[in-house]
Amino acid sequence: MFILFDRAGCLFYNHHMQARIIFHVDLDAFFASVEQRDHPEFRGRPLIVGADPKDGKGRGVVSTCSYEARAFGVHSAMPISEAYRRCPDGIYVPPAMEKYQQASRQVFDVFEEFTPAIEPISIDEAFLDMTGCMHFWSSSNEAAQRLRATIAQRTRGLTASVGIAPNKMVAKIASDDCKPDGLLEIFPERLLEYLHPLPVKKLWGIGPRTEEVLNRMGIFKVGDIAAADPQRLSSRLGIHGLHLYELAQGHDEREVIAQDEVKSVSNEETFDQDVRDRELVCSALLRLSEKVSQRLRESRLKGKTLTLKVRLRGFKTYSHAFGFGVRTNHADTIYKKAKELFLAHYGDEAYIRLVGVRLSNFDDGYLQDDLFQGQEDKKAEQVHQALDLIKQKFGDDAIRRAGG
Ligand code: TTP
Ligand code: MG
Repeated sequence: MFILFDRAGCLFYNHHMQARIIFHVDLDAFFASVEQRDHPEFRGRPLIVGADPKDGKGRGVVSTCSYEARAFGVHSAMPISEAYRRCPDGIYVPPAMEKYQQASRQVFDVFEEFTPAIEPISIDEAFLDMTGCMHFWSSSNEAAQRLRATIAQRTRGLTASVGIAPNKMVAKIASDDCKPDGLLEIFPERLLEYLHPLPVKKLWGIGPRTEEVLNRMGIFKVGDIAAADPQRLSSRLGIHGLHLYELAQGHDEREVIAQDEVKSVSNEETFDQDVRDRELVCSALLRLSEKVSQRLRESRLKGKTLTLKVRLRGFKTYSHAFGFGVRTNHADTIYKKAKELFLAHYGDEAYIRLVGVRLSNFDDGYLQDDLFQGQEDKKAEQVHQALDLIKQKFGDDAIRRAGG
């Protein structure tokens, strides 16, 4: 009892002196919501985005589904055949990644209007540290409502759920808790009241195995961990046990790590249907190499490391990296190597679902490299820049490189 009082006192102190204001923002049923936005006839219906169910014989998995479909027990990563069994009258659509990426970019642009401290977690999810930006707002609640409204406006109707808390873990738990289209703020002085009745698996780092160990110790709720003897926890779970003990006290000091520096430039393409035709894959690699090259040149960047990403049927995903001797942003160089990597690793038998091309390892910028650049390189670059200009003026289709 005394410990609890002591902890509460400490949190109260934090609230006035240094409590952080962390937002966890996550779009609701992201891919499915984009489809419902673009197809009014899908709204209010169970909609499943993922592999073709082929009347229940389809292979592959569910990417995500609308909340209407979740009522049938369908969820992300479920085999599509199982989804079809549970929800045969649902609407099934293949993913259209470009559309989702565009919506994602719009959302992340909105984040930047609210704070520079943004930690992207996935295509539809980020932590925002709002602590230093609160003088713009009368309350964190007001800021979050405006954030949600701006996202809806810019994306033409997508909804985001926002959890607000003094730390990342609780902000994430709160946003999950208020989905869909929700906002939940956990004030520092109510943090333990909120956290302690939750099942242990809500804490970060508790998977099914740890949950089982805890349950066998008679520990089921977060409050049980907080009240447990830390030595007993560490004897069963080692250092991990002590870490959980801290989290259960509401202590999570992890910072929001802003990604303000471009670390890599990448593009990927998902095929409408899994493909075995290696020429088709190579022509996608050519398009991707050109896109990456163009974006690198726009940002005046060159990379030393090429990574080819390949996702096979069934979602197994592989990365193959190659280090160039010197930094580059030339489409031809990137394409040649990406193609070589692909052909070296995948035969005709592989069903390819997605390929991606990424350039990273920019080191210390672009300009310095120019000093060492040969005349030939310069010429090639001028040609590339001219091509970019034409594309900007007349669209991507104005120039198509011949495959090869
Ligand atoms: P999530 O945010 O996990 O899910 P969601 O936005 O669809 O639903 P929720 O309201 O619960 O947040 O993932 C974001 C997108 O990532 C999701 O719309 C589709 C994609 N995704 C997959 O393709 N496969 C997966 O297994 C998961 C979990 C997500
Ligand atoms: Mg989401």
